[in-house]
Amino acid sequence: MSRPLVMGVLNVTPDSFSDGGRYLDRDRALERGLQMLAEGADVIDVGGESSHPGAAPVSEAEELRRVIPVIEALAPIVRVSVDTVKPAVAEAALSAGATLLNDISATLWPIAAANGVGWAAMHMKGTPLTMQDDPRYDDVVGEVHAFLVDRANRAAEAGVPEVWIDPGIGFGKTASHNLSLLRHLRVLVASGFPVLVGTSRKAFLGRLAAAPGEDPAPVSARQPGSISTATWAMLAGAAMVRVHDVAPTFQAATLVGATRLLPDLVPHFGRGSVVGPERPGTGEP
Ligand code: HH2
Repeated sequence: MSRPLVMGVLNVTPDSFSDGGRYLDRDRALERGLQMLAEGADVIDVGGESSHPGAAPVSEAEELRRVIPVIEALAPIVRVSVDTVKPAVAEAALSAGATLLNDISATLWPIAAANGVGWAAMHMKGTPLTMQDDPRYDDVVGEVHAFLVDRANRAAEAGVPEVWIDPGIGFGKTASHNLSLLRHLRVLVASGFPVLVGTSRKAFLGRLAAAPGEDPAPVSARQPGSISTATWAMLAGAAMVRVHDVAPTFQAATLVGATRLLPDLVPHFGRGSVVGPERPGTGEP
């Protein structure tokens, strides 16, 4: 059954905005990676430097120390991507077994081309230090689309065998920029490059979906918004979503895949069913 892919986030950092410090230890990171695999992750995205607004930069040596042992342990078992902007870390991660560069700087495609691996180009306005200081666009969807298609074409021409594009939700964008990009995600999908989207636990969810008296919603309360926006993205054609909460997102991805199998012109019930009748006698609706 064709379904969108699920990329599980594994931040081997002390300061990531939602899970900082939880998986800094190699064994705990490995355990978390295996847990996400068991929950249905298709790719584990290993990162050693946080990119949340204002995050402190990490030295190359420290980033290598964080991510390489984890990639070495996970890569024989599951597909691993590395979330880095440093060429030396990208090269070392590929040598350790990663097969996808998750590149929020959208600059590392020559390394992907030279190594014959996948590359995901993300759009970001500015740098993590300054990107949320009053970001402005005339046409956010048009600008993000033009940037990503230009980078993706360059990568494809350079010989990168697998090129992903990602609108970079929360990277130099206000809540309404993020919503516009989600609403018009089909514009990116129509480019023909597979689209990756990461909304998981991000600040705009905390602002837009806060419970009464709770503005913003704490990171721990953002799972419903994360799953609903991931589902929205998958229904709009995203081929992969990057998430912290793998199990519920895997279920959503499976259901999105199942709805794609239904022939368009057949009524909701009756002859068009592709999943067969519900099991009788379970007492479940
Ligand atoms: N978002 C984050 C990091 N890397 N990569 C892609 N391709 N798309 C994203 O939307 C994206 C990304 C930020 O989330 P997280 O890794 O949880 O936080 P932090 O940067 O604080 O480690």
